[in-house]
Amino acid sequence: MAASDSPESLAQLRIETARRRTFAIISHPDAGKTTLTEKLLLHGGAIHLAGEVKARGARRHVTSDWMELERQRGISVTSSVLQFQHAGCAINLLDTPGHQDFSEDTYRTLAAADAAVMLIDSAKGVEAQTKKLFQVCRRRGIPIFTFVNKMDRPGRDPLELLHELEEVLGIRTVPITWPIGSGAEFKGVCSIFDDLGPHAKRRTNLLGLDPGEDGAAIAAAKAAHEDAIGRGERTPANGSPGLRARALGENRFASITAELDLLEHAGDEYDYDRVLKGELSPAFFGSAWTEVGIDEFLDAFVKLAPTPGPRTLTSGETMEPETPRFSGFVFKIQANMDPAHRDRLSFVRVCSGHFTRGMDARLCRADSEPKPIRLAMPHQLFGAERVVIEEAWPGDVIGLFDTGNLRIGDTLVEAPGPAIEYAELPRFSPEIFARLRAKDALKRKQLQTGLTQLGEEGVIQVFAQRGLGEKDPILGAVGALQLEVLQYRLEHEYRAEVILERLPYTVARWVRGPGFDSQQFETETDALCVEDRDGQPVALFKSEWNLNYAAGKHSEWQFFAAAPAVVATGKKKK
Ligand SMILES: Nc1nc2c(ncn2[C@@H]2O[C@H](COP(=O)(O)OP(=O)(O)OP(=O)(O)O)[C@@H](O)[C@H]2O)c(=O)[nH]1
Ligand SMILES: [Mg+2]
Repeated sequence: MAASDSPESLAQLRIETARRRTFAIISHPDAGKTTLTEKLLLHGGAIHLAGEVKARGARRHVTSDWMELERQRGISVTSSVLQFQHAGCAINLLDTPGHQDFSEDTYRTLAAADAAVMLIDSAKGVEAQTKKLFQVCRRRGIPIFTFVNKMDRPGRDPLELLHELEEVLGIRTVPITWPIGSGAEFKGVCSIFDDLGPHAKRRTNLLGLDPGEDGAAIAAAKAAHEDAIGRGERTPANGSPGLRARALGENRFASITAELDLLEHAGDEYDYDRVLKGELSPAFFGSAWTEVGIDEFLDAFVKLAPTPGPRTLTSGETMEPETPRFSGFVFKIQANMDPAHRDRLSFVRVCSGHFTRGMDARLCRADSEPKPIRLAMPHQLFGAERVVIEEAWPGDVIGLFDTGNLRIGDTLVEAPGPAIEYAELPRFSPEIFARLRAKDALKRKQLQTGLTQLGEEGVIQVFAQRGLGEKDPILGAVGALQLEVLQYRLEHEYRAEVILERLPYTVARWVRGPGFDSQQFETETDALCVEDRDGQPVALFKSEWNLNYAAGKHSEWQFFAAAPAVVATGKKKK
């Protein structure tokens, strides 16, 4: 029985759980996830771990793209976690990479989130990767918020974009904010509802003027707007929504009024239950880059986003967050976040109970006996930075230092008590392969450490060639960029230069069954037989056809798309 089930502890557990909001930002590459993440921190008044990130003036660059490679390339290659407080809520924000080559990381990170914010580039609409990620969220039934970004650039008509969401994704939307102008004339957003939550009320007179904003104020706003446009500048978004809309001229004002009328009569009704079920997406407009529409989004989001809910166990039972016994699962591992130390952090999503520093727990994994583990040195995360914490609550994501005991997908549960396991995390089957050779044989040791650690992170999968041990391993990845990241990180984090030689295989299968003989299988087919990190046999095929042919001849064996002990959802989701 957990130590913490006195009435006071239970009441605190309930209060702390209700304060948590844990969400991931998802979209096609380049829609602005990392930019929005940074602006949310800034506008959320994030208390920086080291002390500040204060006012907008004294801006210190916080970034979730902390890896050198991400800065060089301008893309996110790994997901990151940032925690901050806003309006009494403790927010765990998960910024994910958009590129499909990193989607295994993105999918796992989504498993740790209770809601998703889906970014749409206002000029591009619903893009391919957004569609896939949306479907993952849909299957999990988590609430999905839409943020139409880059409104400061010429883009598509807002109503048309919402229509596209419905047509392409099959989700209805309810606009919570509405843009005033767009492109160079983007003058902010107006908020459509008061008292967001179960009983939100539509505001009346959405584009009204504030007291004191009379004819003279309108004339001054118009003149400022025209001057700025004349100088080719973006115009400032000051004053009430009404004043800003009027500065755009009577025609624009009339068309925005008409859009808002149309929404009132033709749009979906606000329905909080449907939002929580993931059936209705609250929609927002803004520009992360120019920081417009961010405050309105954040204020509405903390009111609308769900608190941590129950989670499913492999036994089919559910675990309520308010259960006093701590439990959580590892969804990500990251090595070398601090280049000065060879450290390895496991990211744990807390699912139930009160976590305390130094707690004794059990490590539960599908294919092995539960092991005792002490959870020393838990950290709160802020991109690449972190501080030691004393406690955490359901919804929180914590970083645990670990020397190699923990694996992605492991469940941790407070000891003593029965072992439990959270439902499996998605695993993708590798589709591209390369043979790795060391450039400098003397660097063998660093190279081996690097490969082990980056393999544990899931940057790539490492396979041993038969009879060669650790020499010239075969790497498997879902996308080519993963191989590039591996090569870069081996060189920069482990000082080991390598040569990668692409191989012609496209399908990997873990083979199980009586009498499987790798050598004979290779002579019989043109597969290459290798071993995974646990010594399990894996056959690499040049095509699905070759796999089907071999599987047809050997019905006594089973061919799994991912390591069988943790298999199930192993296919790459197209
Ligand atoms: N004009 C404009 N540019 C933006 C806006 N938001 C982001 N950008 C730019 O779009 C580019 C991509 O932004 P990121 O925030 O890195 O995009 P991302 O979605 O995190 O990309 P990945 O993580 O690689 O998938 C950068 O050059 C940003 O400066 C915006 O609101 N307006
Ligand atoms: Mg990014």
